[in-house]
Amino acid sequence: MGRFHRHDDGTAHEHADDSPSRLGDLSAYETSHDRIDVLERIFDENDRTAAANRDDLARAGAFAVNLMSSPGAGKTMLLSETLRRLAGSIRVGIIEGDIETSLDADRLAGLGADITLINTGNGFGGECHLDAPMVRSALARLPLDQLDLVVIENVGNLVCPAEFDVGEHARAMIYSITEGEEKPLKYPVMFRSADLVVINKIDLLPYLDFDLDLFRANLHKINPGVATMVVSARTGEGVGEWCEWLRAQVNASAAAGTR
Ligand SMILES: Nc1nc2c(ncn2[C@@H]2O[C@H](COP(=O)(O)OP(=O)(O)OP(=O)(O)O)[C@@H](O)[C@H]2O)c(=O)[nH]1
Ligand SMILES: [Mg+2]
Repeated sequence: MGRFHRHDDGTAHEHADDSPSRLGDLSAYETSHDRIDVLERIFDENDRTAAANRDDLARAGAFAVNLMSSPGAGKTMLLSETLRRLAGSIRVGIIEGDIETSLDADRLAGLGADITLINTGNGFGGECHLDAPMVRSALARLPLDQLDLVVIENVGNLVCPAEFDVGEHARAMIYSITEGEEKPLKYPVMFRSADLVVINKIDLLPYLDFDLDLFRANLHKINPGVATMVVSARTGEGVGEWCEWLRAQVNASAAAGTR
């Protein structure tokens, strides 16, 4: 998984370059060598655990989506609409990641999904992302053998979550049109790593000066050809298309025997 890298060539996910330079310029730190060693060890451990998570999900026959966005882009609201629509046809497990509180997990309760919560609040004000060991402990609390789909709602943050492979099969990013058109250029890592970008809050378009074509052009500079869809979790517009995407991923991976 790419991390602390600043490539502009559109490559995503796998980076063969093991040189310390992929960790960015740490030369201003007196401890730069130690920092590189520690970061390498953290990421190596994370990637080993992510691979184990993916294996376990595959053995259980569950497809996993890592749902990422800035805080408040609409992940939980879209998920609650999604659960309502998938109920009875796809068995869903949710791993809800938040720094503090069970507020989002509570919002998703009672909609037919198995839900488990990860609070990342330990440490410097709380981890800004989920990592593979956290997700591993959450997977153990879900009835994986009974699930078709596991959605991991990552911590709301436009940067950190993209750096950590948690063992997912696909990455979907929710983008709120209140965030402006230029964010793919300023914060490219998550946009580059996404398999799908769901443009949310389209019901607010009449009240904003958001330029959808400009946003898409910026996005495609960073991640050429990435799939997009336009939704409103509030009104339900486009949510059916998102649910069909999820259904297609689940069916395709089942047919391919990759899970
Ligand atoms: N108008 C409008 N508001 C929305 C839409 N989707 C979400 N919201 C609102 O945006 C706010 C944040 O939504 P959440 O679903 O909590 O966003 P989130 O990405 O889960 O937030 P975090 O988990 O805190 O990162 C809430 O007030 C929602 O009601 C939408 O499509 N249109
Ligand atoms: Mg949320």
